[in-house]
Amino acid sequence: MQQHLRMLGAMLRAGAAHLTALGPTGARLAPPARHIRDATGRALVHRGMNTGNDAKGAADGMPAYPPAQIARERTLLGSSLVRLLVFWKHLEPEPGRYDRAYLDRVAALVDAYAVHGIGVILDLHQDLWVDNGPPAWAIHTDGLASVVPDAWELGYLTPGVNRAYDHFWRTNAEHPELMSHYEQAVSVLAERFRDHPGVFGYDLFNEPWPGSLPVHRFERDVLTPFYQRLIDRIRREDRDSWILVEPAALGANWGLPTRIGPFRDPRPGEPRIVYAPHFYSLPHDLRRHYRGPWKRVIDLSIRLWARTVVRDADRLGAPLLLGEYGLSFDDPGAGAFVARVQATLDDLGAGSVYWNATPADSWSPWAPDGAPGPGLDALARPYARAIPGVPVGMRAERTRRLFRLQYAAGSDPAPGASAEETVELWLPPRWYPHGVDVACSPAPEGWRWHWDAPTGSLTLHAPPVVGPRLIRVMPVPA
Ligand code: 9MR
Repeated sequence: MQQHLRMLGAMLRAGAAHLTALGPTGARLAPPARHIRDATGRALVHRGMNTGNDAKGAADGMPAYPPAQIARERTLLGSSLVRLLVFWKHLEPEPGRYDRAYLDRVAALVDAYAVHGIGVILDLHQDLWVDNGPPAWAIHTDGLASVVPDAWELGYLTPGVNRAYDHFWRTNAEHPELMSHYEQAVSVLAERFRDHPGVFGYDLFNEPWPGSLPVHRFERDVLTPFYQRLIDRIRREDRDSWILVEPAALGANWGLPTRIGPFRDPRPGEPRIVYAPHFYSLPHDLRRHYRGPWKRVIDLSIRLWARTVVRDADRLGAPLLLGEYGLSFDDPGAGAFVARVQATLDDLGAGSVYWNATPADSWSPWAPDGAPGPGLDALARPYARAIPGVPVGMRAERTRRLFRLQYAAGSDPAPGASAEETVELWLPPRWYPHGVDVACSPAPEGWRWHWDAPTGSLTLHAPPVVGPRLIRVMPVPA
């Protein structure tokens, strides 16, 4: 790290002419070719939470996450996006009957997030099929054992779980109606939220499991056409929201490539499909911790994942968003692991939503009463939210409270670009109790910035440049 900072100093002195992004281990990690962009062409990087695990067991299907907690999340974590769990069983409790009261509850929560400028991904969630997600009438285990053990992922090995997926994916021909019902339910969801400005997009299916099919055949022959049908259905209702596609979780969650896609987005204009894989390191799944020799193995698995998902996103022609990663903050090394994943995402200029926000959960940044918990410091890190160009990389350095953003302006089409560049950063107020200082290189006449200390939002305006730009943030000393 010291060496990199010395290099950074040298590069700055050289006038920031030939900047390169340095990954957290010193090797270059190339960002994906496409980014989520706003109407003025700025690349948007999102950070936020999955909310929340507690919704799975709630009778009304809703997480217990009051508006005050959303406000606290916005201030202390700088979230701009939430992956909100929604469930087919609440959407369509009986075949063909859609629960409008459930849609109203979801809409009220989307409104509550919108008040704080947090966009919502409506995440069609399920785990193990029998644990949460589908309505009872769509679960067919044929009397085979299906259990949800303490180590819940082992439930995937039970025959009843696999049989239930086989029925859903039409691997056997006995329940061809199930997938059609799901597609119709997603269409009803899109019809309801098509005009809602708070909705960022739809995540089509959480962690698809192939049942008895080989995973690659499943992705190619079943999941890809299924997603394409869902994309087409959503686009009949909603032309503008983003659509998030996930790989089959088996293997991809550890950093192996996916075979889904490619997909057609029938909307007019640029496609709005996001590649949204998850990351759970295999050593963590095997109950190892981020310390000792396993730390190096986990670091390698982070890099493997990063390289794989960039290739997959580029093959799909899609921006990248990490839809889930997380662990219990009771685990040794948890905070350092989260910081490491975040640093990797910073290199990629990619967004992420952490699993998960439920305060009663030891994985959450919150204590059970909703106050800051031990995980908050690891998750509350500076990031660039809106970048008027091509992100080259960003880096947050906790010890010295330094943040830097590199981007290249002028080489990427920015349709609505204005005469000035506007960069938006989020800087955790707790990092900068005495304020911030900002440097911009090159620094054309008229550049200026404003930091709103209570919310952590920093806006920087500058006349546009063609070529590399470097922005640095430093703390004002006590
Ligand atoms: O963390 C969740 C755990 O408490 C539940 O028992 C389990 C099954 O419902 O789901 C866990 O959350 C998982 C999420 O739903 C899907 N991706 C992996 C998450 C962590 O294991």
